[in-house]
Amino acid sequence: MNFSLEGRTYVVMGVANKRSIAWGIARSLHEAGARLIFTYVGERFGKSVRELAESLEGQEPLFYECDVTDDESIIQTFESIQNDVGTIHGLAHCIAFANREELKGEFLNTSRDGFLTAQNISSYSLTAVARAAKPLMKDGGSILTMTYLGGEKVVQNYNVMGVAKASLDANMRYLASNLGKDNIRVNAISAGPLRTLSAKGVGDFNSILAEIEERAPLRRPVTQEEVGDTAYYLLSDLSRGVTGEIIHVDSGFNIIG
Ligand code: N5H
Repeated sequence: MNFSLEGRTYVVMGVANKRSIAWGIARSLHEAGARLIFTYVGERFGKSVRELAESLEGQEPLFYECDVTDDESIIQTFESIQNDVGTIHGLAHCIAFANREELKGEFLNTSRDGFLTAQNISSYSLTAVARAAKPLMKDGGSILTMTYLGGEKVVQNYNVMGVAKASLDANMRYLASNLGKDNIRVNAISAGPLRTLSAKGVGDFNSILAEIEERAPLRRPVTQEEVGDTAYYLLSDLSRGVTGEIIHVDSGFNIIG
């Protein structure tokens, strides 16, 4: 079994800054020898991901702007990638959004607009991206998305994102079912809480981490590197028999009642 990803190309969507889970995934793939392609939205994140990627020695990454709320943008992005590199072997979808004001208080008060925005960016984007990426996965491939416990169980304040993650989980399974015949696998990682830009502004993040330290089997939060290495497993042939699966990289927190 060859563990190297040399000669393989992966698209990483959703690097915002050095704390991003997508950045942890990019670093693990880079260490394994993969060639990387990054997508971003907006010049602020374009600049940030370009600066970060400079630190990846020997890597000559490609960058594309991709707005996942826009079908044309998604199609354009993957057409450009096809023209520039031809074949890709996998993709990490690390994208989510919900209105800040709906990530606290009562879920009951979720607006129609806020609900649809969360579903659009955090779940439907996986379907649209998988469809656009499929023709580039000529040798088969592996698609990975990021989910969270709040889609399986009620987690305080996660609210509209919990419903979007439940949708994303089912989305991932239906895509896995469709794409298996093309030797394309689709899986998700459910990461424990990490201090990403998403978590910024979450009032009681310290108490969330304190609960992990007290109750999770491993008694500590997970790291970006641990999530990155599980992503490497799911995006490589090590996991070639695995599809439609959610792997919890959460210090075991999800098993505790
Ligand atoms: C139970 C919790 C705490 C409640 C936090 C929920 C976090 C939800 C994730 C979404 C994606 C955050 C989000 O959309 C924030 C935006 O409203 C504002 N931020 C932005 O616009 C920034 C600039 C951009 C880069 O962010 C996005 N998303 O585009 C969950 C936590 C314990 C774990 C956690 C933090 C989970 C998660 O899904 O990220």
